[in-house]
Amino acid sequence: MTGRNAVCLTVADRHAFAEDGVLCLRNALSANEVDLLRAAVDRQIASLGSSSTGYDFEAIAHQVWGGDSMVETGSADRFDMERLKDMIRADPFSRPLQETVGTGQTGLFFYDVAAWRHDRGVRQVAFDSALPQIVSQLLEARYLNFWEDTTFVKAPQTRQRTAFHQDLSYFQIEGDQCVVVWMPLDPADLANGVTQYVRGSHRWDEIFAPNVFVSQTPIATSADSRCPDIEAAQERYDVISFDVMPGDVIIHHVRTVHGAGGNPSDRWRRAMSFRYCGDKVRYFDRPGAISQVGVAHDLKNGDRLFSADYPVVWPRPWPGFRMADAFDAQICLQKGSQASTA
Ligand SMILES: O=C(O)CCC(=O)C(=O)O
Repeated sequence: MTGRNAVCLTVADRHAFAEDGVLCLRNALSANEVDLLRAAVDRQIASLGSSSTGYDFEAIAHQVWGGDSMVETGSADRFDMERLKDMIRADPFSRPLQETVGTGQTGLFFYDVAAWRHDRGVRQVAFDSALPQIVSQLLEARYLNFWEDTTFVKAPQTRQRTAFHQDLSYFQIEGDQCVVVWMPLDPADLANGVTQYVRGSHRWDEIFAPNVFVSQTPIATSADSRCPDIEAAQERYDVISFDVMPGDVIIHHVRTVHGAGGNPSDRWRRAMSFRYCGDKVRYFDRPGAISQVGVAHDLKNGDRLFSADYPVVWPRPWPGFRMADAFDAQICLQKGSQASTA
């Protein structure tokens, strides 16, 4: 695995993305970049129970469908899980989205966000790998803001599927010049729950409400419509997937409907995804969008995403410029000036 330095997407790449709403690129990240992400994800998993942002959706699904006990999330307080449980139970169409695994086995569907804020390795890959250039070419963007990272891990013997959904309604943005880059950190295929995409769904003329991943139940505050029940009739849709290795990346359009299986296999399926927005995207405090962790901006609807919360990662001011270094230097300066004024 070599990773890419200078990047030029082929006409076929651009055509596939425009037609399918998803593109798999081989060897886009180097072995070192994959290792940086793996280390970050392993740290996030080790903090499960004590972090305020990391959740095990496998355990939550068990509690939602299993009994009447309170949903236990350790220190994680980003979501009101009791409210989500009530929403799921009140939804006449909800049902467990779980695979069968070996008896007595308990897996882990780990979910966390915003590692870039505390993990330099994640910043290095998100800002300074080949990804910003690749994405700017795909989106024909004059500049690119980094929106956020999300971690999705399915340990061996995880039952829980990731309900099919469309990402746009989860984000506080207006406009669809935005992609999600899904990066496998283990070999991934259908047997261990690689992501699956409804080909061409980015051209469907609808925005679908966010769901809660363990069920197709839409978030109640969203004004958008319910995502079609892809799981019930997957054969009626053109659902595609890619067998991928660490270093490969799968880039999907923010409107592309996608989901994932559980992981009934004996192999891990760790993955992180990065979200990037182009220059045409504007801030929009969308009803039902999932609140972001750590944001401090005071952007108003219609504003460009110019804020330290959404670093501009493309173009680079000169070749070899390291955005992660500039970011760290800025943080140091801020800390220094806070200390000197204290
Ligand atoms: O990895 C998964 O299970 C789901 C990934 C996903 O939905 C995303 O990256 O937007």
